[in-house]
Amino acid sequence: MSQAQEESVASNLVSHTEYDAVVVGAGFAGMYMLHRLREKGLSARVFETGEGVGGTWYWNRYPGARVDSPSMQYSLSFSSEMEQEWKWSEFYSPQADLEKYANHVADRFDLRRDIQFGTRVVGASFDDDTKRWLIETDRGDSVSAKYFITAAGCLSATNVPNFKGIESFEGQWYHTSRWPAEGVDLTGKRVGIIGTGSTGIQAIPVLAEQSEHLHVFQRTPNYSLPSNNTKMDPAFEQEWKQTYPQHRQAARESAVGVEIPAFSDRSALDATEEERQAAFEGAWGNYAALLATFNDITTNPEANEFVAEFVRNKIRQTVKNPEVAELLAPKGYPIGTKRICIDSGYFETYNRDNVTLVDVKTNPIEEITPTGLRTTADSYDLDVLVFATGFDAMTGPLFRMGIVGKDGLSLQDKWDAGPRTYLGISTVGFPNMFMITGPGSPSVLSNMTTSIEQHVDWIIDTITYLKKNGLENIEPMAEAEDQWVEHVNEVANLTLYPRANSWYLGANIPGKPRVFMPYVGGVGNYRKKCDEVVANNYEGFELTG
Ligand code: N01
Repeated sequence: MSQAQEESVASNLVSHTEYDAVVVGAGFAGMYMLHRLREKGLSARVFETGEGVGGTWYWNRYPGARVDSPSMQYSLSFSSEMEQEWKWSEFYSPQADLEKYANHVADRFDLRRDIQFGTRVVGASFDDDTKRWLIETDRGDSVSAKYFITAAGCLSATNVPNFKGIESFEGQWYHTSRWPAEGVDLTGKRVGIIGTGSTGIQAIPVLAEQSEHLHVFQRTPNYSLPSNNTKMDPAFEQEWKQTYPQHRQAARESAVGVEIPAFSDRSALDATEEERQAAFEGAWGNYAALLATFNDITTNPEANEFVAEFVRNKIRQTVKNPEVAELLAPKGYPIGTKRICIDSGYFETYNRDNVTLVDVKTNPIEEITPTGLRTTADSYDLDVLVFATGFDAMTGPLFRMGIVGKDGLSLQDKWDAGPRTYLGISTVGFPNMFMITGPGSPSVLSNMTTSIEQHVDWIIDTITYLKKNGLENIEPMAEAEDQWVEHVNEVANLTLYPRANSWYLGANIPGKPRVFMPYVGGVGNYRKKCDEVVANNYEGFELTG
């Protein structure tokens, strides 16, 4: 933090105790929410655990961290001036650029004076008498707010598996999303990494370059495509900036919040082998295009298997050792049902002499030892252990806030069998609480910045409506929530998604209910539904006061 930022934080320790709104999190969602609340003349306080803005891009500083949506689209659209002025240096931005951009947003809109950094919300309860939310932090703040708005991200609650012996490890260990800002010097170090999801796949090539030897402990291989990342092409940037409104509109109406190629109207089963190979080769490097090559890749296991095998063959062509290649080739779940990764030289990394792949599916990790790690087959001496083991996604960040609604009902108890929301933005029993990109909304299946802006705008329009009409409270009705939950499940079951043990289903966290959490019905359709609800006088909500 700069001196100016530190002074701003110091002068902003809570001096008020009553706000119109309290927002949790100062990533893109929390910052844009604050900006819009202020525009409407509402008082707001943002609490942020980190010492700076950026959310995901503040925390995830691991080597190789990079966004997998194109930079021109993974950005905020609400200010056309900012859109025109800001310059992205690469097609897919690295973490440092995104954190810089987040700081620019905070400075440009003078947001820091209403953000309290280094402060975790540890309790938020609805007071049945005053109809206000009481929010408590780990720094002893106790404030009240009419509206309680969560902007804590879907992937912010880290998951470090409960490995036996972890406390005995005499080296250093890090979770990728808590990587030290000053970096870690891995020169001459024997490094082990557990996890080969999007994070592991990005980190592994860089860790291999930096360390003496890298052991990769892989349980489930992932489908990954080369990102073909490049420096930003000035002509491409120019074209986008000249036509930004049209591009943004297309993203808002799209399936996933970024412009993607239209789905083919043909089944993969109707094509010849040559036609399929040509289509897959043409889409190689663009996972959305790959899934759109035929109209049944995401819904028909047979069609999906054609693409899956195409990707496996790419891995077999890249990795020189056939046994290692076979271990890296994903099998047993359809492509696209776990987040497809994009990488920079991931599979090529296994051709290096200083990289060893260890199959911990066949020989699971038994324990972490003082000197490394032991599987059922072997022991490994390590100086540094990296956990790329993901997150308690979507519900984890909300549960960790200790949210309690009407009649003392905690969110955790209410969602004991899985999240239940109306539109992924609200839940019965928790009046005037809004969840930005909550479970039951497109969120993690979409370009986050597109979905964040849609939710924030909807929340602001709703608060404005309530005020204009002299209304105090908004809460969904049980029937509307039941129907929405049913619909979210119904559309997920039309796809192949439920066939993988993914974090979308909570399958990565022992004991978490197996429920498909995000809404797969598409960003454009979802937006229409939210707008219809408003047009029909907040259909499905009870407005009182
Ligand atoms: O986490 P993950 P992530 N023993 O849960 C393994 C976004 N993201 O941080 O699959 C051994 O996907 C686990 O194995 P398995 C993106 O949405 C985006 O990588 O459970 N292994 C898996 O390999 C992404 O999907 C970007 O068998 C264990 C890994 O740890 C999401 O974040 C970049 C284990 C966890 O993979 C999460 O990705 C990075 C155990 N006990 C992330 N427990 C971009 O924008 C877990 N694992 C590019």
